[in-house]
Amino acid sequence: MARSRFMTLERHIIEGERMHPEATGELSRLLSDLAIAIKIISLEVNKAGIVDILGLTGDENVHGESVRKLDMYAHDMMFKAMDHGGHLCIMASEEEEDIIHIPTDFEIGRYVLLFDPLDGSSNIDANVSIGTIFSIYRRQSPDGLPGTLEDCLQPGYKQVAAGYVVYGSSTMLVYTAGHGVHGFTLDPSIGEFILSHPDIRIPQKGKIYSVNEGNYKYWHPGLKQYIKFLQEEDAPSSRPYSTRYIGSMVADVHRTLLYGGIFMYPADSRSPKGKLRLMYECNPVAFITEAAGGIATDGNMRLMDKVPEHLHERSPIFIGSPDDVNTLLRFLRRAEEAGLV
Ligand code: P6P
Repeated sequence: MARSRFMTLERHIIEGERMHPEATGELSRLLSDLAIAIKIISLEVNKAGIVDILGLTGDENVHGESVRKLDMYAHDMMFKAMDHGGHLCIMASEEEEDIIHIPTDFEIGRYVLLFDPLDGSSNIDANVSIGTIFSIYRRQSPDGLPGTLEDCLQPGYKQVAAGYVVYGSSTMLVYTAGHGVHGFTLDPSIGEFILSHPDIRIPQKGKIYSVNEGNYKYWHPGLKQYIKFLQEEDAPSSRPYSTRYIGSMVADVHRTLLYGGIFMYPADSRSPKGKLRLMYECNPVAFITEAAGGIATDGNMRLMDKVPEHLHERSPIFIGSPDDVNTLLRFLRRAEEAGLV
């Protein structure tokens, strides 16, 4: 019998659970709770222009970055949707300096949730796509007790699920639980995420590169040579590549996943660790990129092998099509071997 074409996120999660006889359904219920928070955030993001929720709160987040009202709204929605489901032992958010404990009157679960509630918020006023990113681990500390910082500081390869949401012309949720990458589009008329992009696979090679070239003078010499290489004319290798940079990571990553190519936020002489956050930006998109057949590196090692030391630590990130990321790595190594670094 032909597979149903009308697959909701909930049904997809449950079907994914059936592939694992040992599954308790707890991760499925966690993901379903997460979807509720995302629907609520989507409602506000898509009407922010009408409701007076744009603009700055006057506060600053833990990184000294001015917080926009939608950031805090999204953070609060994630917390309120996730704190009482009984699936989590601890949470961490870009908007909170410390780990976020589960309120004592709620059941403590076996999972850990790290999230960037609203990434790309500097673009909010310009109505550019922004997003939510999440990363889920199984706890390492004893069951039943409050979660710990160590539960949050796990290397990316231990993730059990990860995803991002793009609040754009439509609201799209892309997630993996380790078995393929699947994209769902929110149908606001029924409030359901409908499977629109089953089993996303990144192209082996693309013809788009995505990086903030304003930082060119501060880059690794090998990266400078790589970008010049992409700008040369060579039809058989689709060069010159096009450059696309939205400045909202989830949008740049989503395009890279669907069209191929490479997205980069490198370290440079001013930011030796790059800008993006390892735990709730780099690791989740690295998990998704690898699950879709791509490569995710910090320029020296596999991103998901990095052992985190701090909750909000930054990391350089290069993700995308295998041929493109491997070509970049060759340029970085060649420049180092030539003593240019
Ligand atoms: P830059 C948005 O503020 C963000 O955190 C990511 O979404 C995005 O990829 C990056 O910063 C853009 O940074 O330095 O190019 O403006």
